[in-house]
Amino acid sequence: MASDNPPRPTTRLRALLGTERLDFIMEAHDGLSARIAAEAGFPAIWASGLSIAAGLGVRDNNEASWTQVLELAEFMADAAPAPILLDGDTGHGNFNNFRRFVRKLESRGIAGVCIEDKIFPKTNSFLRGMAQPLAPVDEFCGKLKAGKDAQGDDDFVIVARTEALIAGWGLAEALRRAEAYHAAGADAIIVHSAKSRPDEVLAFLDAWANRHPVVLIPTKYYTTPVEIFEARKVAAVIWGNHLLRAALPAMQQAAVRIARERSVAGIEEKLAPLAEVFRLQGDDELHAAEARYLAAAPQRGAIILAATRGGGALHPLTAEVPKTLLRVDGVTLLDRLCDNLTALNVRQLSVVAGYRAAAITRAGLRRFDNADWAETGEIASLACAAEALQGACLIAYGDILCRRHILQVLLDDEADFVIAADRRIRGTAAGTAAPPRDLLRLTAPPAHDFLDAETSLAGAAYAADFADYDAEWIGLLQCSARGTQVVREWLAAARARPDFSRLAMVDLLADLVARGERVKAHLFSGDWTTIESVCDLADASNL
Ligand code: SPV
Ligand code: MG
Repeated sequence: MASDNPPRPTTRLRALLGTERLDFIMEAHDGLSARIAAEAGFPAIWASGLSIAAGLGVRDNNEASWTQVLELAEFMADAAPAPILLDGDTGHGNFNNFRRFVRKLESRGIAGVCIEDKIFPKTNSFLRGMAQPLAPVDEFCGKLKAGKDAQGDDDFVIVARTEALIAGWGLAEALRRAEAYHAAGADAIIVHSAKSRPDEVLAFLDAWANRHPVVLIPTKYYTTPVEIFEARKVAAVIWGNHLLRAALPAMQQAAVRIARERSVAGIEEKLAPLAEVFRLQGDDELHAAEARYLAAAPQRGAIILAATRGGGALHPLTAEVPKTLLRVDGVTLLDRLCDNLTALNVRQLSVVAGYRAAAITRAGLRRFDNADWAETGEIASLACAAEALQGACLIAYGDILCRRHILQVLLDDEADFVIAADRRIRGTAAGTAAPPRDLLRLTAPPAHDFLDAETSLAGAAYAADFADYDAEWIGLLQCSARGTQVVREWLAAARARPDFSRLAMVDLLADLVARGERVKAHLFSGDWTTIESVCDLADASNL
């Protein structure tokens, strides 16, 4: 039965070298360049030793270790759909090192390797080529045989490259070596030349008479029309270093210009957009996979109402900053609240600023300004951030300090409206005259004031007659996605009210109850405070 699996990279590379058609193999030196080469349509990639070394900032003299080359080649194989033919230099040692190298290359998905008949550590063929000694033919043949015997996949390709012409040993020696390497099992022969004319390579090809596939690297004799190779049935031409060399002037010019102009503005449009970088990295695939494999993270937001300066008792401290930027133990109220919310996975944070709005600059915090903060109440501020009322959303006062678990309890509750309240209304101790506060009536006030408890809201008001109320609102209202929608609609309708500019959050709470919405209340005992005086600030440190 025919298999549906696409051919393996080894099989594809072997087939490419086995036909009489001339194919072109492009150099690459990392995952990105390999992908670019494959996208351009090259059916195979030459993992060039010269380019890989240059990319790593070292010389083409085996300064990069074989395991470092292996790592890099693996990135290339992963990134490019085209098979990789790795430049294996001299095989990184004797027959034993080479056969181990072959097995490792196979395990990393490399389709083939080319080794050259020089001596470790080699030097690039275009540097002092005539001075480079060649390996004894027998020794090199033993290495080829060991490699062929070691490969697990029959289609893995081993190319033998003779440097006889580079070293100036002449055509006869090149032919003798090519013949011996062919007999030793090499799947193709590279005959390399440093001449700018193709004559010695063509003489080789004519004498060789297409006995076995030949691959050329016409870096120096690049002006030769490829039809001349085609006519001689050359299996493949390797463009040996051209992506690296294309990148160099582009990087050099960009670096010099940016350094000189102390700005990227002049060059930005000439650069690849970031979107292109992300595309080449395959971000689309990850995005699609996230949708498949990641549980959808709930979209949670918070709107922090922080438009006020604070009462006269705080004015010495709020001359320059709004109340929400007062510090407790060195951290502003706003930062502490935002940090806690971020830790609880609330990602879309918004603040409504008013007094000294420009002082609120926290990164990642979306700021809405209520220019009329001095004449308007909390609801007018909330309305300024109406577009942030999306999905589940917490509405919080910006001048409170509370322990994280209070926020956690609210965020974990999926009811449409959830508030935090304290059974012990502040300022009710004997003999204290207290200002009006956000007070709540509960459907079933708990018997104890020291246990956290759940109940529902029966009514709410900004009032001073504590006796009529059961608890104080902590300034936190968590809304589900539906709850947020209800609040948005309520806000839209409230704008028409003559008292709109004076409306407070408790008016919203009271209206929700009046409309028959259940507002769930979690009762706490302490673990929070709001800042109304310099003393409150000092006391807040105890939290
Ligand atoms: C390489 O690309 O590293 C090669 C080809 O070996 S050459 O640089 O022409 O020797
Ligand atoms: Mg090389």
